[in-house]
Amino acid sequence: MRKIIAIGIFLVLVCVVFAATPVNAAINSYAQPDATYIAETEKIDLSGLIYGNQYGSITDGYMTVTFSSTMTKVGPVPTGWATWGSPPWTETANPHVLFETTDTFMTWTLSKPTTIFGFELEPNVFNVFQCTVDFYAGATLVGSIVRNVNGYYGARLFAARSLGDPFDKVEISVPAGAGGFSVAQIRYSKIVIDQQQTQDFHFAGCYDNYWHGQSFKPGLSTLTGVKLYIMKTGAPPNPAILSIRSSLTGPDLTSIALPAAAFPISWDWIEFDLPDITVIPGNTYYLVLRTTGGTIYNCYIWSYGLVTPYTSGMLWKSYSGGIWGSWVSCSWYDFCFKTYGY
Ligand SMILES: [Ca+2]
Ligand SMILES: [Ca+2]
Repeated sequence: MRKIIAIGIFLVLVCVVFAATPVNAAINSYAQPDATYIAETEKIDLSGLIYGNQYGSITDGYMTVTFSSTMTKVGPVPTGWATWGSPPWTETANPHVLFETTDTFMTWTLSKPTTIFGFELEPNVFNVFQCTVDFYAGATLVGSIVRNVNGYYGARLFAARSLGDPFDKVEISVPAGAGGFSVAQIRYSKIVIDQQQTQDFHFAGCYDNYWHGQSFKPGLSTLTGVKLYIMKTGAPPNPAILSIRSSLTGPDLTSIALPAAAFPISWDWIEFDLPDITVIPGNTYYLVLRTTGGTIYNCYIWSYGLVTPYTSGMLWKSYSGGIWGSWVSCSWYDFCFKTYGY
């Protein structure tokens, strides 16, 4: 009899876990602090804060998070805060934490916009409570994460990646019965949009020896990835390769190949998460898009804007596979692109 009750409770909790999905499609949420999330983010270390002191903000020198009311530093768990979650739901079972026991609502203001923000949270009272974190860009609600979290060894991650504008504020809501809450492992991404051109006028097909380029001047010294406004038509036989070059006919400084399956059949911003490189802000670099094989009916098509909407570079094309002397500049046009870095 007892066992059946225990199984019943377990099933309820399993359902709760799968219900932990973003309410809004403008974010991706992370269910657990997995290797990808850890690699993409920087942690604001709480271990150096003084036990028992109250803090109105925390910082790692790059990002400052300012709280609408103070939080008290304790830990590592169970010192000063009795329980936490444990891996893989949390990074560790014994984090340093910040807590408060009176507020049901708190606003955190971020000193820099960030494309990823997250932290672990546990209610004070030993019971399950529905907790909500809203992620904002200015006054715009980008997305929300709602999770049922158990105050008894049940800390969970509230982490989101923006698919739109970067976050500069989060709002935390817990029920009054939760008796407040504690947070740990506060993380953000340094990566922001650097250069971009989003005006969409017409498009050019990339196939066979038809290569395309776009010059740009980075403003940041680390380039981490690129998005292109691109789609496929027909069935391109081979992957699309995007690279960064400092000269159109020079070597790839970094590159990534995406298979045709990674491209939609209608226009969208597609991410090319390149291996990160160091670049010199203000110098000219080139996005180079190429493939092999295909035809005008089976190719990747990249959108571009008219009347030089991007002023620090221009569109280039080669109909001879990018060989020396084959690149032609089109100063009237600029491909649609966004570069990311920090
Ligand atoms: Ca990258
Ligand atoms: Ca231009």
